[in-house]
This record gives sequence, structure tokens and C-alpha cells, in this order.
Amino acid sequence: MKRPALNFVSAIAIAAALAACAPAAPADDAAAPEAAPAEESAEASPYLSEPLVTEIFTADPSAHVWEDGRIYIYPSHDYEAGIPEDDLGSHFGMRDYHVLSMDEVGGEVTIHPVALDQDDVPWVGRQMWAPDAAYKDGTYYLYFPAKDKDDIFRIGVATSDSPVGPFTPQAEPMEGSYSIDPAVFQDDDGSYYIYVGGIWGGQLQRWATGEFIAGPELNGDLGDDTAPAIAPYMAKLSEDMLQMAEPKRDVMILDETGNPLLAGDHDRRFFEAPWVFKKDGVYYFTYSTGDTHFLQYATGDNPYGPFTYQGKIMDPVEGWTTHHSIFEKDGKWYLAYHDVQLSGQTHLRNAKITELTFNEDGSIVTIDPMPGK
Ligand code: FUB
Repeated sequence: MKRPALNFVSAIAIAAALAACAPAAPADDAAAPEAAPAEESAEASPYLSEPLVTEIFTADPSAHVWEDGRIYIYPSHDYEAGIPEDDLGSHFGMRDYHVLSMDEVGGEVTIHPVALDQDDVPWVGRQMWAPDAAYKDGTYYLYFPAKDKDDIFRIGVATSDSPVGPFTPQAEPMEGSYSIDPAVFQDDDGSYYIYVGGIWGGQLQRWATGEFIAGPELNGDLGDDTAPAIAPYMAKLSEDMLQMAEPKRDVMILDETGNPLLAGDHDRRFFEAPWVFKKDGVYYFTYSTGDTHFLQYATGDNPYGPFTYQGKIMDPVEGWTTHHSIFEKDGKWYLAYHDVQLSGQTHLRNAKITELTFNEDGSIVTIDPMPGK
């Protein structure tokens, strides 16, 4: 599923410059002259917001405000792996992570040195995809999906005493983990919960029986559009934050009649990118619909769900994937997301931030990422 590339000559020039410094720009790149789109300044930008950094490609931005009040973003680090595009996301061949940080939205962004490289994780075979992070009692935890040596996605954990790493990985992935896109939510009582899942290339559909089923017949949705949609899974984390402390549970997303969203409801069903936050006592389960390119949300009254579908957070961005996080800073709420403004290529993405607005009743005002298009 390909989307048309951008037509800006300057964007292509920037992409070429970025590809030349792949796979991983050194930390010092934060000090390097920005490959800023100077040539674009003559045209009005159709985009709602601009890339956070231009020195490296970043995607799937998981944003947190830690105790020092600074914003830390844990993104995927896209690079040109030279693998042809397919519906399994083989072209997303990422192999390391860099953390970004800034004092405030719109402030100067620091690109920190490599936080974790796939060569440092004994069980990883390839594809370090969308990570998240958590903080507890002086330790920062990086949760990341990667394919093991059998090409099965697992969730790894790595720890550091610094929010920007370097992170030391556990020797094995989390017990019983599979699929992609871990997101960790800390509740007000100090409990932590992990939410995981992504279909198609994210392999969640391959676990429908509880065992991994290989083979091309399960490359996509399960095939029965009238069945409940495939659910991501979640569990409370153990005290040491390294394992799931209880059996995994399905995250159920219900429609307005109280029935599960159906597999055929591609505009609303879960595809990937779970992210949970809490506002005014309401638990928001947010996610991407993948092949229909929406960010959607559902709400519930506890971290386990069920969650009832409420509406759209964002219309499709430029590029195939859409993956986000939501955070509060100084009384304002923000959406971190990505598009492909810099490259025009779906696997070379750039993270962005924009403000998120709530109505009085807690509903989210849908964002148009391309208001000038
Ligand atoms: O970045 C690789 C994958 O693309 C992520 O895991 C998905 O959420 C999608 O953004």
C-alpha cells in the first residue's frame, strides 16, 4: 500500500542528505548544521507542524515529561536499509534508538547518542521498531519490539539510570511477549501497565490460537470481517518492571451498542500503536487503524477496559504509517506523531508535535495534519 511521494525538490534533496548519513547519526549531530528546508521557505507549508529534527529520521514518537520537567521522546530511528517495500513492513529495517529531548514544545531539540543498538541485544535478529519508556525509583526502562533470531517479534526491556541511555538490555525478551508497539502507562496509584500489539507485519494475527502460526496466509487480517477485530493485549507490570505480572488480557474496543468493533470495520478497528493516558479520571485507549491511516480513541473507567469507541484523533498524515503518543506539559496537552515531510518515503519518517484540544465533555477535537493541502 503505497502513497504518493511528496513533490518538493527541496524535500528530496534533504532526504538524500539524510540517507547519506544513515544508519545512525552520532550524538554530535545535534551540533551539526541543520539540513533545514531553507529552499522551502518561499512556499507556504501545507503541514500543520514541522519536523522536530532534520539530522536523522525519527518515527513512532513516545513522549514523556520526566521529573526534571523536560520532554523526552523515544522514537524509532528510521534509515535506508535498502529492503523493498511490502505489506509486512520489511522496509522498516531499523537497528538502533536515539532519544530526543527538549525543555518545551517548540524549544531546541537535542539528539542524544545511540541509546541501544541491536548488536547489544543477544536475542535480537532484526527490526528494532517502535519503543516506549517508563521511569520508576531512579531507573529508566526502555521497552522495544524486535524480531528474534526466528523472525518472531518479541518485546525487550533495557534499563538505564539516565533518561537518554545508554540502556542495558535484559538477556531475554519479556516472558510470553509477542507482536509490536509496547506502550507503558503509569496509573495514579503507582501501578504500571503495558499495552502491546500490531497486526499484519506486527504479527498479532499469527497468535490467534495462542501459538505462533507462520505462513503467507496469515500476512494480513484473519479474513472474517464479521468476527470481532483482533485485540491488542495488556497486563500489569511486575514490581521490577521487567515482566508481565499477570496473564495477558485482550483490550476490547466496543462500539456504541456495547459490541466489539468488527474485523471488517477498518476505519475504526485496532491495527497498531496503542497508547494509554488518563485525564479527569477517564482512561483513553488510543491507537492507529493502519491501512485506513487514522488515529482513533476509545475510553473506559479502568486500565483494563473495555473501552468504548469515541472518535478520531487525527486524519491521515503523509505516508502510510501513523503512530503517536499523547502527553501533558504545563497544563497543555500534545500529540506527538510522524509523517514523511522530509523524505516523501514511507519508511523514512520525521517526528512532530502539535497541540491536542479537548472539548468540555472530554472528547478530542480531530486534528487535520495537512491544513494547507
Ligand atoms: O516503525 C515501524 C512500525 O511502523 C511501527 O512499529 C508501527 O507502529 C508503524 O509506525
